[in-house]
Amino acid sequence: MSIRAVAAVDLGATSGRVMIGRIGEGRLELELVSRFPNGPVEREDGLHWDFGALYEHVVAGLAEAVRREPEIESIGIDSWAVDYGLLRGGELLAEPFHYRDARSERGVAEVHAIVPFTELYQRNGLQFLPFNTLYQYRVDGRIADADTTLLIPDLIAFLLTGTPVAERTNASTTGLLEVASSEWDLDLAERLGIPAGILPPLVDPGTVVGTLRPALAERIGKDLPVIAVGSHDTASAVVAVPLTNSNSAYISCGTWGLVGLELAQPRVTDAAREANFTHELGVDGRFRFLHNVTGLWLLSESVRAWEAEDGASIDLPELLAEASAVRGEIPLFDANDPSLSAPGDMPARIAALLGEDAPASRAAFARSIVESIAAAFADAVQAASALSGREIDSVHLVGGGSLNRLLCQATADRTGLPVLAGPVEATALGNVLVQARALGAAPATLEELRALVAATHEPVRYEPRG
Ligand code: LFR
Repeated sequence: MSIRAVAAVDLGATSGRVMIGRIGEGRLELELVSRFPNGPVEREDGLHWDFGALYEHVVAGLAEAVRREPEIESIGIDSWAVDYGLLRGGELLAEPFHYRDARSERGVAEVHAIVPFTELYQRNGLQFLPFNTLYQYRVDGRIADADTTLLIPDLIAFLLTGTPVAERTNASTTGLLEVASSEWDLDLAERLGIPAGILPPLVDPGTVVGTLRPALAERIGKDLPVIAVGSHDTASAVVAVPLTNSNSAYISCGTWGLVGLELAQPRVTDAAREANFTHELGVDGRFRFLHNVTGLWLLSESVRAWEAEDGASIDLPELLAEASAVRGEIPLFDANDPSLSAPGDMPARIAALLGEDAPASRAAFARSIVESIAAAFADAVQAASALSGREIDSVHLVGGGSLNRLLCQATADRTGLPVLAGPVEATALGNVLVQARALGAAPATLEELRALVAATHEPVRYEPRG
């Protein structure tokens, strides 16, 4: 067996990256090719993504990847969920909105007036998040002009290949996919005034979407196929969680902390709805039974505010080391409080929640943030266990948060369970694995793929302290 190579594009809400993945002879490795910043940009009509810049970074990163590794055989793209571009005649009608834009509030009220949330949950199995795509569509004035809608990774795949598809894992985050059939719920779309004709054909992870358009093949330096992966970043991350049994919970922690279990069958119950547990579709038809907890967003937004105040950058590892040394009672706040969702002065908003308990020093403030996130993780792990009837014996924490030792230890302490931290690049690894499997360069089952991750990326273990 030889080493095979693919390119993974992984776009997160605070940064994007292009990586080379190499797999074979028992190895699974990533090489970072480029990393670029991402985030909300304020325009006249609200919060958007600078999609033009992102796309340029993707193409430039792919060209550099092929220059470094001419043996690359395919491209896979994943990103955050729910956001989309509207097209007409193959042209993007407008810059995609950011899911944190306030317009979706109106969408929520309108959608729930037509289809109550209890019925929605029964149909799509999705936890309530105010930005789920169906709420955004409802208030998007351009939808009537569009002939196609594409979620972010599908939009990039379309620009690269010319083929419009909807990859299923990410499509499940729109709210328009039936949880029972994993097909578009055309009846629901019609009731909400979303033209069914704009929804592209669904494809599963592992499907070849198309090959690069000639001009792009020239720019990137090779004629490559784009393979659909778990294009929802969380779907890709969960592929690469080195789960060894069904009694492990996972937390995929970046901007968000996605806390839950993998299920073979949905559990659309009243209790799951009330606990706001979702059924996002995973690779190979699995379900991610999880709850969104606001994650490192709270810390990155606070650091951004402090840096603006100081006019100088902050050394995050140093701040976290100081935060670890803070002793005494740590005040907690609800990490999921809706007031913390929009970008802006995060320390002031958190201080408003903490009231007179708000710590004075930045180190103590950072400690409160980390402990509050860990407390919310522990609540969600407990809810996942109660709702599924599974006794959970360990927690895998993957993504950027796995490097945050304070967070990992606090999560172990607050769940009372061992935390197995890493891999940090689970999302990119999941992206690589699904491409490699489609190319015949990786084993067939998720369990075998995870065993390969476990063998090549040993997790760091945090024991709970009494
Ligand atoms: C994580 C994530 C979450 C989704 C949120 C918004 O990056 O994809 O799974 O709920 O971003 O899209």
